[in-house]
Amino acid sequence: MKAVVLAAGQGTRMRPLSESVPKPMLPVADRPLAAHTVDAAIDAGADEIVLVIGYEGETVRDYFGPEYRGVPVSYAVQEEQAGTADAVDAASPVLEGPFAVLNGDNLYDPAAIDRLFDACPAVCAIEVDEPRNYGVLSTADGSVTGIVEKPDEPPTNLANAGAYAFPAEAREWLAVPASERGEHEITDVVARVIDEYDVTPVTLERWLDVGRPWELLAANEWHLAELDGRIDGDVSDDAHLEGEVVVEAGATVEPGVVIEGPALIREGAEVGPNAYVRGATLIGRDAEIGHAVEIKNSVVSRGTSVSHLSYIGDSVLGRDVNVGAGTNVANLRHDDAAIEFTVKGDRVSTGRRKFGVVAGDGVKTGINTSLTPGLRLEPGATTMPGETVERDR
Ligand code: TTP
Repeated sequence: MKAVVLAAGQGTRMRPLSESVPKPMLPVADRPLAAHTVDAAIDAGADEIVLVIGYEGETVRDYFGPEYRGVPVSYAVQEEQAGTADAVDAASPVLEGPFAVLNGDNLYDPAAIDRLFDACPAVCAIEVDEPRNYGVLSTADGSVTGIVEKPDEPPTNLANAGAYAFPAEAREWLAVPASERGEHEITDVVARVIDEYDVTPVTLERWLDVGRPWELLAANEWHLAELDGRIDGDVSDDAHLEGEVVVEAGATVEPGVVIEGPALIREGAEVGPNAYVRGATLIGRDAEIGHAVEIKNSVVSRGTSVSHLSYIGDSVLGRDVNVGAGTNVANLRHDDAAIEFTVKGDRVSTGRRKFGVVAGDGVKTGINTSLTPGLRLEPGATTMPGETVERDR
């Protein structure tokens, strides 16, 4: 079966991280987010991957190339991000036979994708506590009987998890009219398939829709927790590693470093001397974590430097960020309330008691900067020495 992986979205809710790196290419453990989806499709037996690209699509194409893990990869360009059905429609010229559709920004438990392919026509579903926030499936006698977006009175607690195995005929049904929010939505295609076919709900054990920066942190927590420790890099005898820690070839861990896994130190990264890395943490390629830096439950993207005397907790640092000496991140409010973050102009709850900052690519902090919880720093933003930053910039 061909698997269409949707990766053309602008990822506006993921800003500032998606400003230059498209969301599907943001790092989740040792590969981009969308590679986890593509891997799940290949493991389930997909014989071709069709990636729908658009926003910053060349980065996606450069990563996967014409063949990935021995499976051919083709690309369909969606000129304008007009919705998920429109995205699949962009791929329709290369579709024949039954086909699967997966969101390139969702993490699925791979075993369920296997079951999805076997059960075609089928839709992946996940049990959720608040179905009102999702597309909700109704079921009867083991089949899906309906799908409704964000209903006031959800018929079940089964949310649509954005993974579908469609019959060949669905290719003819992709040109659905625009919804109220002006997008051509795949749920309308699913509704048609449900009308015409017996559609099986395939329940996922675990699923994560990675739309906002703290969900990228959660995605890394998920995949870093699955690491098997491995030392391929250069680790000093005077460093102390415990838990599952991966040090890739070409990475260096210097004397006095303590790493409590799960942690992944990628190729070219330098940690130490005397740094303290606590899980779940990803130290990206060519990043530098220096003397007397404590870093915990964070994502540090490639080329970023936290060279001395800093604390970074529950944060995501974009590429080529430079953290000045003595910069400290606060990740907890005195009142213990959930930390909020700015998404498309609104402050929304992350649902996390601990959350630090999200710094876009190229941010530079002056020495002794204090950063308050839930800050959003745009790409290239700077702070002055000694500053306490309480508002996004
Ligand atoms: P969304 O998360 O709804 O859209 P997005 O990724 O652009 O993010 P945001 O809402 O923050 O701007 O999309 C779900 C999946 O579908 C995701 O993998 C991107 C993909 N997609 C397309 O490929 N084309 C589109 O036109 C849209 C809307 C989404």
